[in-house]
Amino acid sequence: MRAPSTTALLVVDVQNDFCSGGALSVPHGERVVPLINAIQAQYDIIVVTQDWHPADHASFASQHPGRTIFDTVDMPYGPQVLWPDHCVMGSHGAALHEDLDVTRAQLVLRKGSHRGVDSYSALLEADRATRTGLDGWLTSRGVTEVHVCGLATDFCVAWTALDARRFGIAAAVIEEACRAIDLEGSLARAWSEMTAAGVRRLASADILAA
Ligand code: VGL
Ligand code: ZN
Repeated sequence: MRAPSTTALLVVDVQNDFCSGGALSVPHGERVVPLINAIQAQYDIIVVTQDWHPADHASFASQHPGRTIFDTVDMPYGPQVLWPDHCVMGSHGAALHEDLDVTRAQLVLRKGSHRGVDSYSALLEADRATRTGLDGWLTSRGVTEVHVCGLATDFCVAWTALDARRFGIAAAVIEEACRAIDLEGSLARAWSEMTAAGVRRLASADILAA
């Protein structure tokens, strides 16, 4: 199925730190790469995102003395999970996986660069108010639907798909082209929220079928 030119593929955070051996490795994260490379051929509009944090980012447990990784703390904008230091701007961990094909990506969007605010979503930061600008980029190109893939299903993929719905953009997640962190039921919760918001599940076979 060749996607219409009003549908964009969003490739979320396929970075070394989310792959095996990385600082915040998603189990088998790198296995999404060949499938994402294959499905890109079906899309005219491709956006690649990178989690891109300063070294003292507020989502890092290292910035919260007495707290440990995967604790939740209260930030001015709400609860925040504390992560190992990851995707520090300019580091090898923040680089895209070397086998990810980005030849046809028109936009590489970096997010999470404000020290005090996280941004799982490629559209809205965790304060739920600051826009990355991707909504405008998509709508000014006539995009009315996004297909989301990458890492991690239950965080950056889910938040991106949910925010697309908030901006009135149709959204689907290509399930086999994602992998999850699955922290205390976060994957099941993400899917129930996505289903309730009208985010569809797509099988890669449907996309790859001629
Ligand atoms: C992500 C946790 C922290 C993700 C990014 O890409 O899903 N998860 N930062
Ligand atoms: Zn992050």
